[in-house]
Amino acid sequence: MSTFSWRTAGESHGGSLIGIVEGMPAGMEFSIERVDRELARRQGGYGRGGRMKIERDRVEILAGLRSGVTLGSPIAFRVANRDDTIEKLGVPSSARPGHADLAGCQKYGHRDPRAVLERASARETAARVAAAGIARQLLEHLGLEVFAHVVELGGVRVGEDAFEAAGEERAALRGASDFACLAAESEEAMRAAVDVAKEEGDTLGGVFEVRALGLPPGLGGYAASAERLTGRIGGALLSIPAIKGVEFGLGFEAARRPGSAVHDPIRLREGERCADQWGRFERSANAAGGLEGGMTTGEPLVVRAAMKPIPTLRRGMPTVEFETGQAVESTWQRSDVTSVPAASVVGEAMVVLELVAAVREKFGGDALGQVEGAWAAYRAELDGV
Ligand code: EPS
Repeated sequence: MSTFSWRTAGESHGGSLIGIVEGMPAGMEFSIERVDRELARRQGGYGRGGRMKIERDRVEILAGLRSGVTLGSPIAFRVANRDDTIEKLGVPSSARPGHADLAGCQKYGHRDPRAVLERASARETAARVAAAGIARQLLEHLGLEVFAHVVELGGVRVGEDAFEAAGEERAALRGASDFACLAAESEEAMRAAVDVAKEEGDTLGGVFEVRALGLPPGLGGYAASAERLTGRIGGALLSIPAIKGVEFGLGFEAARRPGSAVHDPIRLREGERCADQWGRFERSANAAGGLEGGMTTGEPLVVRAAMKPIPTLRRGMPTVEFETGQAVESTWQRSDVTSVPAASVVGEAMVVLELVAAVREKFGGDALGQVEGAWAAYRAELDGV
């Protein structure tokens, strides 16, 4: 089946996070270590709290593989929670501003915010990263790369050209960074900002960027609203807890410029004289961030997401105690000061999941060889070979 979908279950302090990824082609060599690398990346970053010292996220594949090769059947997996204390944790006496606590209780009629926060917690994003760690292996077989990095944290911004300047060193630079950031010169200021926030019992947000390289033109679609990749990727990023804004390419800045300073000029590739093959075209800029009309243009996908500061503050925030109706400060046990570096890994995962869905739609196929064949045929059709 070439319709791709995924699903997760699990509470923050339950026994495990569970997921199912459906629609991966059969016959694909599969690496569990590849998934675990992504899970480890998500656990890192300066400013994380005590929970990440407890957890050691690893994926356990429960179904869908035989001898390390995909069967084409649903891939089921589990990520165990070491802190599996859900039955021992008490009932919070108030709701935290900024978290799902209050609206979740109102929605379900719960008297216990824990009934809400256990699932609303960003712990669930570990399962998304595992699902994408499974799914991205198809993209990697096709030679695609999806890469996220932090471009702003606590008001400290990296230079606009950080990605280009990093070049082929990008994975090494990001791996060496405590902030999943490509600009080593910004790290000291980021660290200082996190230290000040920690001292003050506060939290910090930021912005990450996700790029996808190697995409052909024409993934996604314009014929129906649900096909548009802009909405699908935008929605996927906004489904991550704490993400409040998404922009593609020039983003909001495009709204301030005349069209002549926004749209990416079309030209023939260097050395091409005829316009008789669709693969001979390119853009001299990429303000669109690689999407036009809800489809990939063949230029790199460039999307950024803004994360608000996480809502569990050591210093507390004004709220109301359920029992007494008294104005109190929200309670705190432990939390991250910032998790923007981790969110960048989750954002990368969400883009991966949407791109895999788009690839499965366009190229079909039940086995990896069939996907690769359809992919190569499309490239050949574009390039006229
Ligand atoms: C979270 C609160 C913290 C974070 C958690 C998300 O967990 P705890 O309440 O157990 O200390 O550590 O994030 C994760 C567990 C994770 O894996 O990212 C919240 O309230 O959303």
